Amino acid sequence: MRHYFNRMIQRVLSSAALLLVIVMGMLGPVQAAETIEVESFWLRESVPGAENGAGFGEIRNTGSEDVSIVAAESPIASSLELHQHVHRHNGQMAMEQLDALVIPAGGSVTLQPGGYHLMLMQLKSPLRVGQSHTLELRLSTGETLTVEAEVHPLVR
Ligand SMILES: [Cu+2]
Repeated sequence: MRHYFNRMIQRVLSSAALLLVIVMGMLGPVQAAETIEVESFWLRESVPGAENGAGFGEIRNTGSEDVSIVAAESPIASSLELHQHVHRHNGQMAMEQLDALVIPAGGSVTLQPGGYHLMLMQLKSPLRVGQSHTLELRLSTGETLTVEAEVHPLVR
């Protein structure tokens, strides 16, 4: 009888442990998603003949752990890339692709012309002022952040 009772306790405990693992697994990512905020994201109007587009905005991390943007996609482009503008030694500006963009804990990163930006490769149609498009940002936590971005004129 005592043996049976011990086994029952053991089973209850292992179920509780399993449940705890499941609950923690569900809480972790949800918390992370809530800590990433995207502020006024926008896309630049296409110039005639341009194949690619660019997206800008501010990404804030109110959490206590760094979170990275590891990929992005949108139905309006074949692929999206994270880019950075860099000054070459010859004084020219060039774009460099990043594997990930780290949004530091308690900090923010601003994507803006001449700096970090989201590059929309091979647009399916030109970006026109007044349109709004959906972008999906993949986070290092495994989650996806959906962002609505309005198209703004080249000069603001
Ligand atoms: Cu670029």
